[in-house]
Amino acid sequence: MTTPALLPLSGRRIPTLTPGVSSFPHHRATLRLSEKFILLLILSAFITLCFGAFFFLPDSSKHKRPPLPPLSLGLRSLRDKIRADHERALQEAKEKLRKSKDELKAEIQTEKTKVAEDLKKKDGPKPLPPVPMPKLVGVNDGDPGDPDTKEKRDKIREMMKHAWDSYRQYGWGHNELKPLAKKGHSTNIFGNSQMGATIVDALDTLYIMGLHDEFKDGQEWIEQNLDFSVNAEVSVFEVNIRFIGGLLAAYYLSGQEVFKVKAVQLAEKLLPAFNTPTGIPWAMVNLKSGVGRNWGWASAGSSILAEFGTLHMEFVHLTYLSGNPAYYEKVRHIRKLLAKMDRPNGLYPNYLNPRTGRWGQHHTSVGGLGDSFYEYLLKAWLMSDKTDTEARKTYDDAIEAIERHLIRKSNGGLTFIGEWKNGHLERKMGHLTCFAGGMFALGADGSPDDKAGHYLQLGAEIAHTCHESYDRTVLKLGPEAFKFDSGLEAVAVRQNEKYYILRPEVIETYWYMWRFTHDPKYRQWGWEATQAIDKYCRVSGGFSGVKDVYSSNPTYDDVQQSFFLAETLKYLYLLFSGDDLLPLENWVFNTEAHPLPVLHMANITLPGSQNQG
Ligand code: DMJ
Repeated sequence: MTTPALLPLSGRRIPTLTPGVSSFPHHRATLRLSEKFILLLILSAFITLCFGAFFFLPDSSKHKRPPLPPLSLGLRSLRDKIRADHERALQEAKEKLRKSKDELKAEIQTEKTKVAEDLKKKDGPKPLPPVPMPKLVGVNDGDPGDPDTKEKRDKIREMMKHAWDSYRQYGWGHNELKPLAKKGHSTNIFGNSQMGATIVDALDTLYIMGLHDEFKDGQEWIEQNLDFSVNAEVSVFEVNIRFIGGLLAAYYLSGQEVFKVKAVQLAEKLLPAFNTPTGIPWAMVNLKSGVGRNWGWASAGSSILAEFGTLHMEFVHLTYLSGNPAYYEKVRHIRKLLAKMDRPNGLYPNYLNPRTGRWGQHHTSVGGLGDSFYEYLLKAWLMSDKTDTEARKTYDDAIEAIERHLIRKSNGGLTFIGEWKNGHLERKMGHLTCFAGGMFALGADGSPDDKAGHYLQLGAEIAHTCHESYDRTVLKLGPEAFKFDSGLEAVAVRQNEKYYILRPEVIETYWYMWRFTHDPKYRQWGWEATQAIDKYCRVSGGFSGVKDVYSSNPTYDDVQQSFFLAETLKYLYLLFSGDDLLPLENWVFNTEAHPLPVLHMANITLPGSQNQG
């Protein structure tokens, strides 16, 4: 068998070996001939290859890009748009350079907030952590038993329905109602917002009265419309007591998550108000930009004691429900700061500057500007299941100084609470101050030196004085402020103090006194007030305040205040209900009459409470 000749890869000749044939010289001529032949073969193969390559390789000229066609319509408009954008950006940049530093800062802030808002929207609201529901006792019924009381209670329920239905018909979604003009109404405490203040404020009253369809209607509006991303400058205090308090109470009573979620969303919007050099919040905050400021009328740019001192209850609940320690930290900080301050004559002035941390004008009051600060000290203690003893001690000390300097008996034997202005006692009491009767009664149990009897008595005396302020008018409704001077007792002197704007404080005190004493006179006084309101304040479009309680022919102020539904009608209803409806051992009412459950703090660790100094 012959082995085929191997073509050398390198051109080195390799002898082909044929078996039985030796490689002697006489074979050389034959070998050279075959070499030539092979070379010839290789050469012809190479030529064929080159030839083939020339003809068969792809013609690169065919693959050249064709020249660009003229721009299509779409491309041309895109190019024009880019040019226009470029021009506009240039123009904007030029205009920006002309703006002042402050204008630019404000613009940047707005942009930042917008971006943050958009981001938040993308993330959606964070789910709230599950926390145990506190023990909820007596959230409905409260049947008073006897038919006469029940009839009175039914009448109050009917008044609530008239107030609600009128608002539903003429003011729905607005903050309040103009019952004569039959349209929506609002005041500067809500900025230019339309946040349905009456709906939120009224919810828990509707709930306890068993007005379930109305409650559902309100809930639906809140679910679909209550939005806090509004460019409105609102009062931090009012939003806290009416909106956050109202939403929290509605959540606890009904168990509907939406109220809790909305309360926390709104509270987040209030937090920028605390960005002051001292941590004492501004009175107002813009819900969109977070910019805060104080009321122009408040002493030297001060914040108000009754405003920054009326956050504790709601903020403790917010931290409890949201797991966010910020709320609790803010109110702890306020309390610590106040504890360190000197108090003239042991009294708290109504004004505190949030920049300097110094008191403003030395004016102390248990009425407007001061009132609910004292109320919240006592209620913080009650709401903590009496574990917040620091709050109780602060309350006791404050009340002791108030008794020493502000509480007096008139010549006619009426106990009143005056106002302290720069070392001088003004013998004037406001309708707002009348809530203090109930506060003294509520704080009687647990008062130092076993003075429970004394404080219950003080509560009864204030209730009596305030009743006199109603009884000494033509309409049997109390004036805004009344004097104890120059022979005049419990009556208003100035024309601009003679109005009644559906306020609750006197009825609030009747209710507390009723719960603690069961003296029938409190129900009787409450019924007198109910009848007077129904007779003189009721109009076809709801209920209105009146301008002069001493006139038999009064004019209306044409406002149905949201607190009429939240407080006045609720306290009246409770006054004619059994004590098993919202028992005071389990519920603490915020200053807008929104019931919040007692938190059994012995079993609860609030987030942030470990960091207390
Ligand atoms: C309510 O909004 C609250 O009670 C507040 O504390 C002061 N007064 C008004 C109603 O008079």
